[in-house]
Amino acid sequence: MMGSAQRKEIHVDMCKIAPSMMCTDFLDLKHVVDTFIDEQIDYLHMDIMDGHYVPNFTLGVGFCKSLYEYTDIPLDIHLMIDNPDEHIDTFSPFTGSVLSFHPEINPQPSETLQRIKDSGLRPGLVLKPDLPLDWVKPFLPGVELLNVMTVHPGYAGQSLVPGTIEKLAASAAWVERAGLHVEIEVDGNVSWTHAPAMRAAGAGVFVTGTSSIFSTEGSLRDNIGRFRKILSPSA
Ligand code: S6P
Ligand code: MG
Repeated sequence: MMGSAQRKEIHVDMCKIAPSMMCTDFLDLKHVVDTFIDEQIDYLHMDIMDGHYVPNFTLGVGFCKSLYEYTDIPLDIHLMIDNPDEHIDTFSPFTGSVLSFHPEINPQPSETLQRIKDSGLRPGLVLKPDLPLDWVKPFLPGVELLNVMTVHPGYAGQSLVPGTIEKLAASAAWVERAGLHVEIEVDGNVSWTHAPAMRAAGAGVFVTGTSSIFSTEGSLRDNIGRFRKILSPSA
């Protein structure tokens, strides 16, 4: 188990861990969440899919509600659905959670972002691998978290899409140059191997799934420790 001093160093350095809850062992959920509470995990990443924007179905609102009521760890809700604007009220009870959506199919992203904020949630946008950074730049002043995907939306366990770490770096640099307070999150194949380059590219929030903390190579607690070590500045 990590000592509190080392954890503090990670937090000071602004690296946050957001386990991808679709990768968890649902039969062992309570133990998993208790471990995250004990390890002071920063976010619970909740992938919500509609079988249409992406062909898969994953987590739902009931799952979000159970976790929201059980723990103070903030939810980081990643919508992969066609009509996010119609579902803000569904998620508004989860006050303080991040609610991110894919903006390219939304006619008015700025209005959706404002509605999310007015609902007591933290507005986020998602940049999928084939959407250019330029597309989201105009909306970033209204955003608290930008999820830069390094795999195509829909499934866990994919390989990194080439060029996405460079795009992550460009996104982080642009946000910094613009003087915006936007958390930069990386989502997809955040593996032991890729995490250091993602960190160097400017990621602050790491969505960790089958390729790191849910890997069967070690226990959940050991994997969290290993991931923190990899992210630590002295690594
Ligand atoms: C994919 C989803 C992601 C995955 C995550 C899984 O649509 O947005 O959050 O759950 O990428 O991690 P890994 O390590 O299996 O790629
Ligand atoms: Mg995701």
